[in-house]
Amino acid sequence: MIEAFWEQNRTDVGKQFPGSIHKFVEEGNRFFFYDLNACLMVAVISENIIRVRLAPNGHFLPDFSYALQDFPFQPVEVTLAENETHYKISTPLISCIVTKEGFLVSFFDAEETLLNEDGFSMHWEENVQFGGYNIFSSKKIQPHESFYGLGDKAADLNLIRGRFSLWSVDAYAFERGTDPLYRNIPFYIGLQNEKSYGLFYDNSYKTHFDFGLFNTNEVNYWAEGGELNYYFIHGPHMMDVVKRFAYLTGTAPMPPLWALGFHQCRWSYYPESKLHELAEEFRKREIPCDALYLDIDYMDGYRCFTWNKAHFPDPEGMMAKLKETGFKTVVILDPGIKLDHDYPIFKEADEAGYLCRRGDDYFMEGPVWPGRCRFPDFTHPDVREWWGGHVGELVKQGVAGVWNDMNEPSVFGLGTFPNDVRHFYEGYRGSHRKAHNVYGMQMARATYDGMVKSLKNKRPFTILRSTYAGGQRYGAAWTGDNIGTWDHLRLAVQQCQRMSMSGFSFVGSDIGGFTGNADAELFIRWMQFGTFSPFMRAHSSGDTIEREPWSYGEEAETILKKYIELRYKLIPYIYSAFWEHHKFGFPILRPVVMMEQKEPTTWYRQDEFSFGDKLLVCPVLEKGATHRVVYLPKGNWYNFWNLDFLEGQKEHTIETPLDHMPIFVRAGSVIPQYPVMQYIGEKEIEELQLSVYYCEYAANSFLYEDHGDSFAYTQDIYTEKKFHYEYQAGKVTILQTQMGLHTPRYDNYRIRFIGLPVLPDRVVMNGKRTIGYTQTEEFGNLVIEFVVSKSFETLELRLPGVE
Ligand code: MIG
Repeated sequence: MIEAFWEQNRTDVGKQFPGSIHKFVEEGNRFFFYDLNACLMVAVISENIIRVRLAPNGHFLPDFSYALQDFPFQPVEVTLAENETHYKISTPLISCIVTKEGFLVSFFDAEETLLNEDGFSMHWEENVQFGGYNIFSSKKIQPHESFYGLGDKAADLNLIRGRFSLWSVDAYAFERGTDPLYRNIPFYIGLQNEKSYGLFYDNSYKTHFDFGLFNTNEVNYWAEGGELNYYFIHGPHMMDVVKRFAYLTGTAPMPPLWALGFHQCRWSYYPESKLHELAEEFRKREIPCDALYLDIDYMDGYRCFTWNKAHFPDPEGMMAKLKETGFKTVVILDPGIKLDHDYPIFKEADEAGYLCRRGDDYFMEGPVWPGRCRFPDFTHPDVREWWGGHVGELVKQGVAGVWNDMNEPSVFGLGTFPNDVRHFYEGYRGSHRKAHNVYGMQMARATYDGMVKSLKNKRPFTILRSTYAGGQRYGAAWTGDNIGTWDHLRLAVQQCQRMSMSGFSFVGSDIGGFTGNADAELFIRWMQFGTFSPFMRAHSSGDTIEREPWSYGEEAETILKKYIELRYKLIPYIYSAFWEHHKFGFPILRPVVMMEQKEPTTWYRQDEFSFGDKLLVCPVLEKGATHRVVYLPKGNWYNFWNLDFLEGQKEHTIETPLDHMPIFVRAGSVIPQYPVMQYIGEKEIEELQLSVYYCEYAANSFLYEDHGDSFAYTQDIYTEKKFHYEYQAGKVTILQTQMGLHTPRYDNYRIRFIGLPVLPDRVVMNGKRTIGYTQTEEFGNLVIEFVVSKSFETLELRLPGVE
């Protein structure tokens, strides 16, 4: 299909290209170039971001996007230059050249390095059937260029030589190579000549990207409608590209702290007694867990916002009881509303005109779990408000999180809605061709906003399956219906990294695989990876063997528990990495190419990543693996488990017994840790543990702390702490600076200083007070421990005989 579309359109006589510029208009930071029909707009968004739009007939479409957040206006100094062949628009950091013949666009950095250029002119083809145009953009592939991004693809991390479509699909039991999937983000990163940039084609229609498969020298993009409208985002570091993409499309709001704990799910846990059994089992076995999920069977005949009273006679009572032992309840919602005139939710939506209609005004109807359904048009603010109100009622009953499923939208038999279904699209009306890819994120938005309203000042938790760019503002994502196979574990590792690079950090896969039966080994390896997935949830389909941490026997349980406990110990670190994402747009998971983009050895690495910037995680992805090769980026690293000190910028072979997933800590790091808790908030933190990893260079570490559950952080009530580690001639110094208004309740830090070459003569706080310490040895490495006030400003460790 795509093939045919492409071949045909590539050569079709119907295609039109721009001619030569005969008129030029400047309006503030926007520049308009005209030939006899078309108009090209170049708009400077910031020093690092330039937007390009093309109107084939000279008239731009209304400027509306679901992806963009309200980003602040940045005044930029823009200069325009013109010569015989081209115009050049420059900010202090980048410039965009538009040729007078053919409107060819290229981008350069301040050093005049070419970053990206058109392969041939943007062009279009009238869409006789639907109106508007099919639009095309072609970019040259530079020597050794690599590509990353696009949201979710079951393919290698480096997209080179791949062709992909963006069109949300309920991809049950997808496999490597299945395309498209549930989540579609038309943003990619190019990396060449040590520099990187991003391109975000903000267009919600069905879209295609070809990275050098059709023509080895070109990236080709085409969309089946809408406007050719893209943002060029300058790096040069990939971290900056992702950060700037977040400036445009937003980041995840801070989750309630409990949402970073372990979640247990299955399709389905019922009746009520089953939930209590699970809760008791977790607590009895002392395996930490924060959330239990109710899949579709909690509803009455799969009717949204109802309860199956036979199984759940007293939902409020049940959820209150679960809460007593620290369990939050998360419930699923599907977009399909059962066509049932005795069902109040249906009646309301029907009478208010909230349900989607076909081209000829018939209702959009199709079968899903409840039987025949109609579907709310979530692209209408009134519909979202109505939906959100009902979500609010669930919240009042005690629901702590909502799971948005089937929001591609998925319809049995049809796959999804037919193209002629109409949508309000915030008043910019369109058919399903235009709204399909955003439907899921608008459902999630309705849910999220409804929760915000009803929770007052507390943070909602939502998860979503389908999204377009920007969906990270409304919830976490899980990767959908995967399979319990080794290749799927490998895929999940790639998917989570790719989503993270595509602006969507809060993501996880169904630990163990949704369908298929993972054996104990695979489940353990998956849990180990899950420990370092921003969203950590075990989920499985009802036709599989049970998938609780104790389902695989005692030996497995011990290991699974060790990793779930590790997750809880690392909560303050994980939370700080989350803050870095929320506030600054940094991805939480970072493939090694983002750490060292200049090193060719990183361009194709996809089986390891850093979580935040201190921990390098190397999941074990092969059955029976007794060891794996890891690549450690530049610097020195500690093996998290045995404290071995290792040199970076090379590969190491690490042993991987079943209870051992290689994790490395960057030398010089300060890693905050909590004691193991059975659920977030179970214990007051009496002393915050900080593990410090010795090195002989300088390094900074950060710690973010806040209330954990409220929106006070949006009023600047939080604390950011910086630990600056320094080493000089036998003296280690740690300087602490703090900013912010939140005061944690604990008074002291317990410092675990790892890897010192000798015992220090003295540990001195704030230049005067000597602090006593105890010493131990772990795996032959010296570890000293001491307690200091949380408000210390400097700590000095003087090492005798070390220069
Ligand atoms: O058609 O609600 O991806 O997590 O358990 C299947 C039942 C519908 C698909 C979701 C999966 C969920 C399941 N759902």
